[in-house]
Amino acid sequence: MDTGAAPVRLLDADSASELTRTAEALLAECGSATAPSLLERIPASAAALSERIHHLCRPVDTPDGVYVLRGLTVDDSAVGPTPGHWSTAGEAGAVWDVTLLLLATVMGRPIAWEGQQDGRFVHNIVPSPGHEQEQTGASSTVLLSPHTEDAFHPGRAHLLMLGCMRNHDNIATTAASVRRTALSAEDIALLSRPELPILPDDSYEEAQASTEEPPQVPTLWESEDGLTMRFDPAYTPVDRAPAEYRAAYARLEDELARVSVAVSLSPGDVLVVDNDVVVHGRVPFRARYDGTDRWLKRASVRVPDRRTRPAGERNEHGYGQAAIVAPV
Ligand SMILES: O=C(O)CCC(=O)C(=O)O
Ligand SMILES: [Fe+2]
Repeated sequence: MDTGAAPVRLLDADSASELTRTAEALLAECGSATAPSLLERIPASAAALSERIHHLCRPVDTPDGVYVLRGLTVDDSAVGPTPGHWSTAGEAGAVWDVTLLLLATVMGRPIAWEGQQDGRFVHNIVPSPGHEQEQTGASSTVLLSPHTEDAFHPGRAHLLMLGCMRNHDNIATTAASVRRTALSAEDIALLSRPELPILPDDSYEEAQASTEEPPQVPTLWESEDGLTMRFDPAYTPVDRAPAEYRAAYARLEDELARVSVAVSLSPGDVLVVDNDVVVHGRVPFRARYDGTDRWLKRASVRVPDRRTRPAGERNEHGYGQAAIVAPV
């Protein structure tokens, strides 16, 4: 794995304080990071942010498919202890929820899921007792294998944002771009066949109980701006595919491992991931469970009119999981 850093976009001090002041004012006026009134006010506040901030939030524009927005800060003592579970996070780090919502709204439209973290637009990613071995954000001791976020769902995000609140042990997020891989034309053609379904991940309890027959979907396809991917081996019954497909799938996995970069986020960093091009994961770690654990905030963004999805995908079901799209 390459530990070379992802491209960095630096927020100058004025832009960083403009963002934080805007987030703090919205929070003070609306009372809570989850208040409907706050969501309604975000679009106008995001539109009013400086040209510089809008420029820094321009689309991901290198084959890496990721960038780190750097320059915001987190006061480690003021932000309070890392929650032990997403459900007890409440208003912890709420200014960051609003900051991420502002950035997400500059980039596109934030989305939430009814069945995930109580429908919140900004998720808290913290290690939680009893979940150590899962393939979800709450795990720790296992490698969180590289995945497209919400790969099972046709309405999944185009962009994923991971904002770092705390990361004392420098635990890396991994990112691997399909546009950095070297695959034969035969492998790309094979993996473009809709051969396998992708099942909902363990963070969607209700969707897991769904008896709907999942559709078979392609792993790769060519979109207007290049090779595009939908990949989540932990939730894909790969053994159902013919041998030649399994071999190509394994070669894709190997290539993604070869080009993977490890990004250890520092407090205040925001990792922006193109979810159509890059799979992300996380290295294993030992959780502390003492209030000082690694803590990320996550937002998902749809980019209106982006043409990166295969024809017909819109007609797929999403196991009854409805996306909630933020107001414009
Ligand atoms: O913890 C991380 O670095 C990434 C976790 C993850 O996959 C996610 O939050 O979607
Ligand atoms: Fe993820």
